[in-house]
Formats: sequence, C-alpha cells, structure tokens
Amino acid sequence: MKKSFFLDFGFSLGPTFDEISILTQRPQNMSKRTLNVGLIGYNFMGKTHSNAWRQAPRFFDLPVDIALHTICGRSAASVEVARQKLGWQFASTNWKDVVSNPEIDIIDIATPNDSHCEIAIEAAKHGKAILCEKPLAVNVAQCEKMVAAVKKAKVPNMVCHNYRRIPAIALAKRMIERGDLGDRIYHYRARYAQDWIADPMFPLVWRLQSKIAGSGTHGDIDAHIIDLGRYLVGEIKDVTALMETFIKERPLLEESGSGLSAKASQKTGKVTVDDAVSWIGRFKNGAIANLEATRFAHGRKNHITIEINGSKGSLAFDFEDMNRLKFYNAADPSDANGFKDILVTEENHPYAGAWWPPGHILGYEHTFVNTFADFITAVAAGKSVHPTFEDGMNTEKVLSAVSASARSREWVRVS
Ligand code: SOE
Repeated sequence: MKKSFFLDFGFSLGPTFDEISILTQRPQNMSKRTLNVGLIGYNFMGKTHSNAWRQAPRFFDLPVDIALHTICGRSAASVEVARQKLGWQFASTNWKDVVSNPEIDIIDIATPNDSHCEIAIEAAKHGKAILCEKPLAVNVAQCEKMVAAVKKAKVPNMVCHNYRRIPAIALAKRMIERGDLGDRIYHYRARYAQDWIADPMFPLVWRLQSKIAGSGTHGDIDAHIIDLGRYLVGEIKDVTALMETFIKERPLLEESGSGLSAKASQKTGKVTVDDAVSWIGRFKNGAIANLEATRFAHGRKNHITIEINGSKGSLAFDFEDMNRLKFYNAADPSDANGFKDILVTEENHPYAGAWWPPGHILGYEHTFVNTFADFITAVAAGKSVHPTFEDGMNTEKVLSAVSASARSREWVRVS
C-alpha cells in the first residue's frame, strides 16, 4: 500500500488514495463475511436474479454481504454483454468450472429446465449452497436425485418460487395460520393466465419443447400456483385433470432469437408440450383445489388470481394488483360486511418494512429480492429455507399426477 503524504510527516489526517478506493468499493460493514455467487444462465431469469443478488444486501439487514462473482452462459459474446450489463465480476462459458470454483459459495441455476438436475448435483458435490429456478427439474426421478444429492452433501438449498414472498401472499399465510379464515379451509381456487404464445406464429422456443422444458404451461406456471396451494393450504391428495395443446405446429426459432420475445423462421416444428391445463383435486385436509393455467388468455399478461374460502372468511389476491390482499370476515355485522382491501405496505407486514414507507408500493422484482434475502440469511446460518428442493420435488409429484390424470382421464393419487 502507498504511504500517505501525511505519514511522511509523522502524522495522518486521513486515508491514502488506495485506501479511499478500497473504502468506496466496500461501503458495507467490514466485519461481514462475503459470499460469492455463481449464476448459470443470463436471460430473463438471469436478469431478475442478478438484480436480486445486488439489492438484497442493500435493503435487508443481512448477516453476510454478497458479491456477484461469475455469470455463466453458452455464448461467450452474450455472456460478456450480460456480465457488463448485470454487474458481474467474471464471465464463463463452462458451468463445470463455475460450480467447482473454490471461491464460489452459492450456485444459482437459472437455465432451461433440462439442465437443472446435472448442474445441481455437481454443485452439491462441491459443497455449494444452491438456489434453483422452478420447476426443480423435468420429472420426479430427477427431483429425487437432486434431493438425495443436497441431503448427502448437507448443502443449503431452495427452489425459486418467488411468488411466496409477495408481501400479500406472506400475509395471507400469516392470517391463515392465525385462524383468521377459521379452522377449516373449504376452497383453494387459483388461475395463472398469460398470452405470450396465443399467436400461432409465435416460434417454437425451448419452453414449447418437452425434451428441454419437461412440460409446457403446466411446469412453467401451473407449478407456481401448485406451490402456493401447498404453501397456503397444505399437501394435495388426488387430482383429475384436462390438458390441451391448441397449436400443434409452430415456426422454428430464428437463430438470433430467444426467450419470450423470440422471432419466427419459415420452417415449422412440432409443439410437444401442453398449452393449457385445468384440474380439480383434494387437499389432505379436506379442502378442494380448483386450478387453471394457460398461455392462451389474450389480454392476460401475468395474471395470477387466488381465492381461499374458509369457515370464518375468505381471502382474495390478484398479482396485477399485488400490493393488496382482500379479506372478508364472516363475523362482521351483516349490514356492514364486505371484502376489506388491505394495502400490504405497513412496516409490520411481511417484507414491507425493508422497503419504502407505507403506500409506496412494490413490484415484480421485489418478489425475487425478498426471496433472495431469506435464502442468504439461511445460507449464512448453514440452513435451507422454504421452498426447499424437497418442496420442489413434492410440487413435481403433483405436476406428474395431473399429467397422468389428463392422459388416463381418471383420478390419480399424488404419490
Ligand atoms: C414465462 O411463462 C415466465 O417467465 C415463467 O417462467 C415464470 O416463472 C413466471 O413467473 C413468469 O413467466
């Protein structure tokens, strides 16, 4: 380190230039340990995750700091662009180098579904904490291997079902546990609707290919409302389902395109996943499940609606108005009852206290930041946090039972 100008005269009034630059790079509490993250994947989810890793230690009082160490993807040029734009120190095109890098503490998997299993198992072997995008894998057998791997290695793990950490959803969980809806839940009704593939000319992206995605709308977005049902109401016992692929052939993807805004070429290929799924089922606690997921609902962009009816009241939620939770209390006087509109931004609401003053609302990205803050806290303590890989596997079991029922047209037990 360079000597201070003042030290030459036997006293010091402040730090040297080098010391100043170190101080400005590390504005956080110097005594905090820093955990290095390696992110595999850099598209839509790569972007949401990069933002969350950066923001979580800025807004939440976490026991450790986070460094965005390495971002990894298949194309050297694209991953370098992502590195610069999303703020990572290093870029790599080899995920095996990233998961075996001794400098890295946490592996974040944001790749297409068919690669989750291999990457997670390898990361567990190297003792890394693992955060994995949903669905956990493409089938139950893969999920079981992943659960076995993280259990054997005793590494913290979590599946990124970010909607659990919407403050209104976390408040719904608190209210249900407190008994605000009564001691019986009768109904869990959930709909997840989008429209980004409603155009038959939308190309055959990886999410429409069963080899890569496992399933279509089902694993992509039905998985989220299944996870929320398991979180808020309980485990599902049996199901009966209907699945449909409306557009069976689509233009192939133009070389340069990807993601949800991809471009079509002249050639076509087969769609090998579902476009929509509707199913009913029974929870182990006797409640009835009624779920629908579709990407063919024109006008619905990311529409998640939930209603839960219990013996003493009801809750209703709409993601496109995600700062609010509606509560109907059956005990209110009959001439003055109705749904109460709770603006979930008070300091004592889940997660809200880490953000802005009441009424200064949150958005989609905060669901990831809240999720990552909980994960970082858990990793610092050497623990997993819900939804764990085991939760991801149990959600996959429901997905699998629903698919089996759609094929057989019979009731299927979730096993
Ligand atoms: C595409 O349907 C997608 O990005 C999903 O993969 C996410 O899980 C969902 O939350 C938003 O839509």
